[in-house]
Amino acid sequence: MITLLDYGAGNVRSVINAIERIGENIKVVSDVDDILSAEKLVFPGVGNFGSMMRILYQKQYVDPLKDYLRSGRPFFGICLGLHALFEKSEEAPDTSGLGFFSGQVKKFDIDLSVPHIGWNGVNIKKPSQTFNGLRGDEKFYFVHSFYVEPEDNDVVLTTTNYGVEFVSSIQTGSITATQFHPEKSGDVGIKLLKNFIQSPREQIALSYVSNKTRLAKRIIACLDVRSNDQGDLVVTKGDQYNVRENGDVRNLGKPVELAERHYREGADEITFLNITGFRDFPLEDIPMLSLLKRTSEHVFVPLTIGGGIRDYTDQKGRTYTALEVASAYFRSGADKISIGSDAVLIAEDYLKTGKMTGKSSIEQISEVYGAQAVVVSIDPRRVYLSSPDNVGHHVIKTDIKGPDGEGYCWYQCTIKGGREGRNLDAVTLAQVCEKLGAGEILLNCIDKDGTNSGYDIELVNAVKNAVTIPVIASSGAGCVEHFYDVFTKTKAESALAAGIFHRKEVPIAAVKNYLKDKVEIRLTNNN
Ligand code: 1PR
Repeated sequence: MITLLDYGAGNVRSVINAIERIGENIKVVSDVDDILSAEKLVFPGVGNFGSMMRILYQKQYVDPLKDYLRSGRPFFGICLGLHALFEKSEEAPDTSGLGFFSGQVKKFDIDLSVPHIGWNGVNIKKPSQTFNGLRGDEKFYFVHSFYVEPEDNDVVLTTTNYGVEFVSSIQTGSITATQFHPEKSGDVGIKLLKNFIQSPREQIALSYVSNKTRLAKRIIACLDVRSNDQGDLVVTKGDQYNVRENGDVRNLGKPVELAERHYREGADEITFLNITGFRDFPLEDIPMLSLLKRTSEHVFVPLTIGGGIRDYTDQKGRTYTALEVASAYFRSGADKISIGSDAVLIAEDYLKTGKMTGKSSIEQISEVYGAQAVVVSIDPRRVYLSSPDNVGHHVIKTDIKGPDGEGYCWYQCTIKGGREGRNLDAVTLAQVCEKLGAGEILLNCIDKDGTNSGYDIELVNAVKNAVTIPVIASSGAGCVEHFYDVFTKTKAESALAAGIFHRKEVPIAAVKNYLKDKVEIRLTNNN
């Protein structure tokens, strides 16, 4: 029996699913005695150090946790469950950690995008059963802006390189804790958790020893989901956001089945966008929650969900906050939520007043779940100009000329799935959202969507060069070379595609095979 410490934030469901997949039963901690009587304790954490510690103090879990750690019984911490073991964190300098290890948690101060999001390797520093059955060159999923700095070097199990060489896991006695998320690291993560749970006696030597790791570029499969006219939830795909063909909503398959297929074929991440979320309210649209729950039972890579994340008042006058909507998604298995229309309205308000209110969906969700859990999805469309002057927007000189030979354009943000253009450009939106606490940009392009003509490299460069958070290039992928182009001509961290993956026109494995000696990628398939 595994006891799982759920303090109410983050994606605990994924950890439960991963442990159940191994065949273990789980008891979720509901009071102090559950911690004290645990045989094996798993402490997963996502979000903000300060809010996590506040909850642990409020629930009076701090002393029992320290007692448990001292008892010598097995403990596995994940992400914030690693940070919590240290004395303090730069994320919340006024809040003490458990202080089981001397040292602190530091913020990345590097010349690369922060958060560090994606698949990276580990340099194993000492023999451990944790890596039994693995070769040593596997990649694990990371998502964090902070890392631990132990005073005692002997506790370091692995390090990882990202601008600096940081500690990516620790191990001492029966305590193991990882910065990366085994529950989101596909088959290799499941093996690693199994090694903790089943405690193999022998250590098997690794065939590969790394001394420098590299973050992989991510290949993301995106499923645009909505109800068709018969009321079935289907994966659809538009051409420049028009998803109807001969009057019917295009049906490319069932969301859960298709997501599982993409996972097995090697997708590094799966995104679901509820594309009619602007008019259907997610908490009334229960199929989205249940599709997430079912998907997370079988898919062990990060899941992002978007559509309809905003404050909402129902017909009976009950108001739900965007944070409540996001929380429901996280509880159902999402690792990140994606905000589209609401982000545009928030940025417009911010630009009008110049004030951060702390009340917007971006700020609130980021405060509770951490910046890395908040993606802003941008749906821009090109507006061509013959001159760059007096426009009041970020204008670029373009090689793709307009219909009347115009040599300039700006990227107009839209809301409601491209139905309404706003007086705001994509570069400004990305910058404002980063300031408000977004951790990643999903950069679509209506002109390119569904065209198979390649990513809008000019757009990706304009946005990527204006922010320090990771950018997912989206819209237009038609062949393997398009992925190579976007990764070599821009600094985008990820490339997303929909149509070509759903229709099997270009399998994910073909993309990775093509990229493998040219661009750092994760090669494993998941079974
Ligand atoms: O505004 O917060 O409710 O979120 C709605 C979300 O739904 C937004 O993220 C928005 O991008 C998305 N959305 C709304 N309408 C559509 C539509 O297609 N009619 N889909 C839509 C956006 C774009 C990508 C697509 C890529 C890759 N789809 O997700 O998957 O363009 O396609 P490709 O590789 O086939 O070219 P809110």
